Amino acid sequence: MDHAADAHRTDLMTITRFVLNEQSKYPESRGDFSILLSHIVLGCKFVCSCVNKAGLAKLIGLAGETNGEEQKKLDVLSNEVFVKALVSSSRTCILVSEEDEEAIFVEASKRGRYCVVFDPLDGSSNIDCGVSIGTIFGIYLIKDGEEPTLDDVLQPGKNMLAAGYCMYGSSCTLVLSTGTGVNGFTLDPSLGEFILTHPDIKIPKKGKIYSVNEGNAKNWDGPTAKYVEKCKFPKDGSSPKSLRYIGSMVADVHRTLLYGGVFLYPADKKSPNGKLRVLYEVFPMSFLMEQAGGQSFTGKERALDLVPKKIHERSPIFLGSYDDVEEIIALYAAEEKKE
Ligand code: AFP
Repeated sequence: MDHAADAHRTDLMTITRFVLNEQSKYPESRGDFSILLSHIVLGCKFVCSCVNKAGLAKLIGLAGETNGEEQKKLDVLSNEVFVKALVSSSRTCILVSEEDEEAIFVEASKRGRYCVVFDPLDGSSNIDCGVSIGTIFGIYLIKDGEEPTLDDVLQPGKNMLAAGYCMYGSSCTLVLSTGTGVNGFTLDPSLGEFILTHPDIKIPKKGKIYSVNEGNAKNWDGPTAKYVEKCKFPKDGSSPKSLRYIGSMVADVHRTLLYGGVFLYPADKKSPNGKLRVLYEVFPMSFLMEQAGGQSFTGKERALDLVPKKIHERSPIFLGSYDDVEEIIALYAAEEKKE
């Protein structure tokens, strides 16, 4: 091992340093957010390690043999990992997870002021073929001294304090915004640390990719159908856009954030509210998009203005490069005029 080269790496910006630096800008800060985030980061490392072992475990029965239990489904396991990590931070009061029908109200002795909404393992139908999957989270803060109620999480996305995702792919990447831009960190397995690899991510103003499940096309509404037609057969002399669709939101949004373009999961006749969940899919990804200079739209309004009525509510979503989403907004506005 080259120890000299390793020594040089000690000035790296780890996620811990990054968050502490941010915290030091607010002398009144009690450090609660940094503590909460360190628990989320540990959850991500834990799930990353489970995901990496999953294929092998399935083939040789790793988990079953070592602990004598039947191997847990990875999404169930990931949920347990995050619930435990969040409760043990003593900084949370309400947890909303994709995996749990009801919100979890943290017991008074372990309660803090943050509400965390999350999908512990999004895209889990992709696990068995080794495609990238991820954890998505959003964070709200309740007022000092107030008793937490469900209304604290039924708030518009623009009230989120922070949002992010961790992608378990060819590398493990954590993308985070605390409301002052977007930063990406990659897990260095040799150090067990997330290192700042994508500082201040900005999405290109216009992109060359559209990302949608075209298998639903026969049930789309007019504006969605027109937009996708425009992507494939542009009439302004520009080149057609490329289609990329993984079917795993974290991976599709990550590519959109870095390369630009648009990701859509629209409403259709069969699913008038689309498929994706407002609190822990639509809001966190919309928060990140806006922070990176992009836009996010539901077909009716700015996504972050939506006020959810139920914790597992769904919404159509169009998000990505500013100019591309602007075209979609214009198509919906034209449709509304016609009606
Ligand atoms: P799974 O968790 O069931 O794999 O669903 C993934 C997801 O919620 C989201 O990550 C994808 O963007 C979207 O569904 C894909 O949906 P379609 O399979 O209908 O295209």
